[in-house]
Amino acid sequence: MDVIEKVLRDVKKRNPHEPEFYQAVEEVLTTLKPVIEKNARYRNIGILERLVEPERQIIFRVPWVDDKGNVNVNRGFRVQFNSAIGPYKGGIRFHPSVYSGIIKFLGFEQIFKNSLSGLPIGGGKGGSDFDPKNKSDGEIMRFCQSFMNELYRHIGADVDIPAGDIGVGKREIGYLFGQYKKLKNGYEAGVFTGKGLTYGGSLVRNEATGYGLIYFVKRMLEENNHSLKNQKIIISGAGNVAIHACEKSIQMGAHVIAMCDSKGYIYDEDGINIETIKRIKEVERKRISEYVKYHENAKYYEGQKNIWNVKCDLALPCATQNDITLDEAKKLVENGVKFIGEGANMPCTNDALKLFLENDILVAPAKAANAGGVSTSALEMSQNSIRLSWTFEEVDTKLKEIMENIFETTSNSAKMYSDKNNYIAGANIAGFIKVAEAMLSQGII
Ligand code: NDP
Ligand code: 2IT
Repeated sequence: MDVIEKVLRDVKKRNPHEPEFYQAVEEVLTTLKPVIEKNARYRNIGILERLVEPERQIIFRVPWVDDKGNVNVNRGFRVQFNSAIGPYKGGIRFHPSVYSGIIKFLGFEQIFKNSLSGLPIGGGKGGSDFDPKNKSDGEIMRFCQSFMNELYRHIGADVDIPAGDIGVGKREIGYLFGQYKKLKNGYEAGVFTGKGLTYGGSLVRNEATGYGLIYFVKRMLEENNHSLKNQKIIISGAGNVAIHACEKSIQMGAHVIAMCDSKGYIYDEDGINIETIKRIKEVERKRISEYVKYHENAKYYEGQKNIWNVKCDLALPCATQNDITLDEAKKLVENGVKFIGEGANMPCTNDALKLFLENDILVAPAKAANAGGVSTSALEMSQNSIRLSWTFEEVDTKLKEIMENIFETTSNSAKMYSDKNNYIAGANIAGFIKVAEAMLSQGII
């Protein structure tokens, strides 16, 4: 049995009932074969065995009182996965589906994504099974404060720097940061990213993941003699990543015709009006079904997954993991999809990805394509360190350069180790090599 098979077998055995974590590890390790076979150095010092085991995992109680005076108890998580190239860095997710397997898959993927960004950040992730939907502002605040009452002792500007993810946006980050500051009695702006602009946040961080995705996809299309202009796009999700991916796609002359939330999707042949989506989702916090009230040609359909029945050239899954399984992938292929851009983390199952590659569909893989968010977080940390703020144009230009560099790195390593269009292998291998070299230099720790 080779080392990859052995590590995969052990991961399954040691992390039972965590299928998402196993899926993420399997996806990475199977693409690393050519590198591991060539490099006895990596095999001899147990790089893979160490890489799949988090450096530290914290699980804690989060008690909070709701508006009716009832006591609620949720579970909080922070997985500090790998600090070979920098302090742990990664978002916090509040969603009822959160458990250790979700946080570990996200933390594991973050290692390679952060490495690809070219910036000095390690991999981590956190979250809670708290459901922010239908909670009052006061309830959200009390929950965030209680969450931070434990988390604060494990994070720090040079230790572990959280940010947002599903269910954690500007509002939640404000409450989390406020409580951290109170507990530490000091203004450590660099301990959190995605902060508001009035207290140390960076311009463009809000837009960065969606914009970065489109900068990456644009480069991928250009490399293959295509452009974004007039491409028919469908986007799953209507949150931070989806909204800004939609906005940038429209700016680039593409035609976004469908978007969804967790309940259903809207189809608008005239092209999605992003201002309406922003108002419904960011200001009113309502369902996407409201959209048809404002656009008479638009239609609403129940069932989020049905969005993948819509015919398109480019599919951008920007909602959550395992959004596109083999069934949805088959529908997309039958309908002639040409490109996939993963805005969410692990939005496609491994057999869905395999089907896309077999059908010569170009896939921009999440670890590379959605790295614009965490990269701009690292730019926020830089600004906090030098106590200066850069303009929108300055940060946007840096983001564009970072995404183009990530594309070059990914594409070069695909050519070197795999097939030139296998950007999935390219991203995994390039992300891995930097971390492996750093681990090699730092001894067995
Ligand atoms: P948001 O909470 O802002 O939005 C999530 C969107 O996805 C919502 O519209 C939500 O619907 C929809 N959705 C549909 N199905 C599900 C489901 N089963 N679980 C959760 N959401 C669902 O999150 P983000 O836009 O920040 O994140 C989206 C994805 O992008 C995630 O995979 C995240 O890990 C990834 N990502 C985020 C980054 C960031 O900077 N925010 C950076 C890199 C990756 P509804 O409105 O009905 O809840
Ligand atoms: O998945 C991700 O990269 C994020 N949620 C953003 C992490 C960050 O630290 O900005």
